[in-house]
Amino acid sequence: MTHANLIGGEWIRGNDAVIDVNPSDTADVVGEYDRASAEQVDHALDAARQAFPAWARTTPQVRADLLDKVGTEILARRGELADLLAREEGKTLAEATGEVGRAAQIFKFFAAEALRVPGERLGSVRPGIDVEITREPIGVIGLITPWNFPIAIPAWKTAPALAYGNCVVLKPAELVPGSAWALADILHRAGLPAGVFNLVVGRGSVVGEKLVSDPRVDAVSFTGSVPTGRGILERAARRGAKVQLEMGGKNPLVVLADADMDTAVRVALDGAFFQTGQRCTASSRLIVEQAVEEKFIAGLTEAIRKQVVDDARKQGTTIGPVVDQSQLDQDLRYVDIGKQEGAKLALGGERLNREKSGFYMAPALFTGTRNDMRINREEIFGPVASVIAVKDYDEALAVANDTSFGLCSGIVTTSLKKAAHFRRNVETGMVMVNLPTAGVDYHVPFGGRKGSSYGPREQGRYAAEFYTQVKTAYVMQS
Ligand code: UN1
Repeated sequence: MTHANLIGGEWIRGNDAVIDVNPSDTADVVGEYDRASAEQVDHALDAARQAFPAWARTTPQVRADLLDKVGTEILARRGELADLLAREEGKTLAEATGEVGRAAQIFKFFAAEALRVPGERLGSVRPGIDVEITREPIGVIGLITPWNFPIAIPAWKTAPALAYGNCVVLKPAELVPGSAWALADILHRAGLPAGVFNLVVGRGSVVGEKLVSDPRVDAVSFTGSVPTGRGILERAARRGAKVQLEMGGKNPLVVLADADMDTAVRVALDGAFFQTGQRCTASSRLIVEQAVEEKFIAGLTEAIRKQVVDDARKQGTTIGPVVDQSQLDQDLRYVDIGKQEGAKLALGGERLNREKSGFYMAPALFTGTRNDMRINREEIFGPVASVIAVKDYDEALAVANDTSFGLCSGIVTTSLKKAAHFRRNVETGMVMVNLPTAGVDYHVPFGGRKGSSYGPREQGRYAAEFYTQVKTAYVMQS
C-alpha cells in the first residue's frame, strides 16, 4: 500500500517512496511512504502560512475539541496502532502499547491546555496604566522527529503547537513513517482546517534542510543526534529562528552500597536494555559502589540472561531487535571498541539469529570500565551498558557529572540524605530516585542540560515557553 503526504489538506503523491521495513523480519514490508519533493515542501509551507491567521484566531474551544477528538481516536485504535509501531520500529508490543497510550494522553492534556493559555495582568509603576502580558502563537513550526518514538514524539511536538494556535509541518524519521502517517490521517479526519497540519516524509538533506533554512518557518523543534542538532542550531541561528533541540544522553545510574539490590537490578535492566536501549534517556553508565559491585553484576547478569530477544510482536519477547542494519553495525562497533579499550565483556554483545531475519543483538554488559573510555563518553544508542566501580558516594556523583551530556540521571539508595544530595547536585535536567532513568510522564517538563538539550523544555505547561511568544501591552486607563 502506498501513502501520500498531507499538504494543504490534500494527500499529494510523491515521485519516489520510502520502503518501511520491519526490523524483526526484513522480508516484511510495512508499507511504502511517498517522499515529498523540495517543491512539495514549498507548497506545504505556503499552505501552513495561509492557514495560520485564521487558525491563530480560532477559539480555545475549537482547538480543544479537535485535539481531544484526536486523542480519543488514538486511544480507541490503541491495539492496531501499537501493532504498526512495533512492526516498523521493533519495540515490543507492550512497549508500543504504552507509547500509543502516551500519545493519546498528550493530545488530551494539550486539549485542556488550549483552554488555559497563560497570561498576567499587573499594575504599572506609572499611575493610571495597566500592564497585560499575553502569549500568542508563533506561526509555522517545523517539526523533525526521530525513529525511536514514532508516535509519542510527533504527538508531544504537534499537540502543543496546535493547542497554542500554530501551524505545523512535520518531517518524521524515514525509518518509521507509518506511525506519523497514521497520526496525520487522524488529524486530517478530525477536521483540522487545510494547511494547519502538514506531513512531509523525506530526507533530512531535502525536507529537513528546507524546514531549517526557509524563512516561512518561524521555529524548529528537533529530537535526534547531537551533530544534526548542532547543525540545525547553526543554520537556524543565522536567520534568527527559534529552536528547541533534544539530543543525546549518556545517562548515569548510581547504585549505592545501601541500595535494595532487587530494586537496583530491576531499575538498571529497564533503564539500560528495555526498548533495546534505544532511548535518549537510557542508563548506559552504571556507577556502582565497590562494596556491592560483585553482587550487582551477578544480579544484573542473571536478569539479562532471562530476557527474550526476538520478534517485537511475538508473545514472550522482552527485548525487540535493533532498528536497522546501520544502528546494529554501530552497536557492534562499540562492543569492539569497548574490548579494545580493555573493558571486560561480561555477557552479550553479539548478533543473534532468530527464526526470521532481523537485526537481533544480545544485550551487552561491560564491567571493569573507566569513565574516560569511549564507550562511557559517546552515546551508543543500543543495548550496551557499562559498570563503572567507585569507592564511595562522592566519587559516584563526580563520575555521574563528568560527561558532556546532561539529560537524565538516577540513583538507587535507601539513604534519604544521599538521595537528596544527589537530586540537588547532579547536573541533569531530570533525576530519578529508585526509578529507571527512562520512562517519563507526559504532563511534566522533559529536557536536559549541557550537550543534551537546547532551548525551552518540552511537555507539560512548560511547552508554552517554546510554542508561544510573549506580548506585553501597556494600556492607559480611560
Ligand atoms: C522516555 O524515556 O520515556 O528520544 C522518553 C528519546 C526521548 C524520549 C524518552 N526524547 O528517547
